[in-house]
Amino acid sequence: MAAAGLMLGSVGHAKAPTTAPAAATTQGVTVTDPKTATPAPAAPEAVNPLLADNGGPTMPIDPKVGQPVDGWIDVQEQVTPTGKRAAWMHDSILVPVITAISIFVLGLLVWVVIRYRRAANPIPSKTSHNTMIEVIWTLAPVIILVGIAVPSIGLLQAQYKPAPSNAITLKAIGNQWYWSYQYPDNGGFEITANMLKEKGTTAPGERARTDADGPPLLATDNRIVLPVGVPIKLLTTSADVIHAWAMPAFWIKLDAIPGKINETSFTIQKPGVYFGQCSELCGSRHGYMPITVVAVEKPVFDQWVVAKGGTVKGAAPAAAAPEATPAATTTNTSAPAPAVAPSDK
Ligand SMILES: [Cu+2]
Repeated sequence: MAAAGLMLGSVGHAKAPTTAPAAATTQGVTVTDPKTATPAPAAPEAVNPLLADNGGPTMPIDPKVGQPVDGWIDVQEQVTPTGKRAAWMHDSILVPVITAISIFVLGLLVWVVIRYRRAANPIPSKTSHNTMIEVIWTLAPVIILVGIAVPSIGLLQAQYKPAPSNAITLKAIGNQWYWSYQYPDNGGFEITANMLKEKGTTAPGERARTDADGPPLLATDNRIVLPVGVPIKLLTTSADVIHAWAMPAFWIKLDAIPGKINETSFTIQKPGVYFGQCSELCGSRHGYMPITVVAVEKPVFDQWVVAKGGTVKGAAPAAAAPEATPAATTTNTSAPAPAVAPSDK
């Protein structure tokens, strides 16, 4: 936290660290509507109530969304169009088809066991061919499989659709064992995200996880901030071994491979905090490199980008430039361990 505060300070963002967290917490609940959320308190003008003390927007965590839920047996609630489509495919096609086939086969077995047991059927039939049955049991599975393949291929295509030109690029770089992120469309600033350790296991000076950060093993010290309703182009790569950037609520799981850049895209439709993990066995601390995404409205995202020393994509240079541009350089040079070649634009 201290390091993040320092980085913000170096950016020259006018912000009082002592008042910020309180303001942020009390108003965090209505963060999705910043215009109406801040009529009463006139005080926090210099302080951006939407930015927490680590520079990221405050956003209440919904314990039922974006993270594992006790007793839940379905896929996580999906917040991207592709995710919703995939969840529909799972819930409305795959599970019913699997259930119907299983019950049908079980029913046939039970029927055969009872009806054709030795006591009820002492002289067995010698039939070895029945053309009608053979045609049915060949054609029926083919029809079922084609019926599944049609929506399945469309879904596969949607998952790998290239991002449109107005997309914002997020580059996720896997490292043993943490993630670093770059925003090449926003001035190229970099964020490093480490898992927050539990109280009692932290090294001196390290911040321990609190419930406001998120669940154990999923909360990170720095969060990725992304805009809602804007296509995100996700690029993944790795600085050492193969990792995988996986975010269940977005229906995203993309390998991060050294020397190679993988790409996919998604659009978050709902503001919130979402948690994921590295999903490729990458070494002894594979289970300790979580991913935390905060999805906010676009204006809040832009504020955050400027606070991080970045630039707003497509914005007029005059808008936020004088302060932000020199700061961007400072932040970049002071960013810890830019493991991957900086010339990634
Ligand atoms: Cu990993």
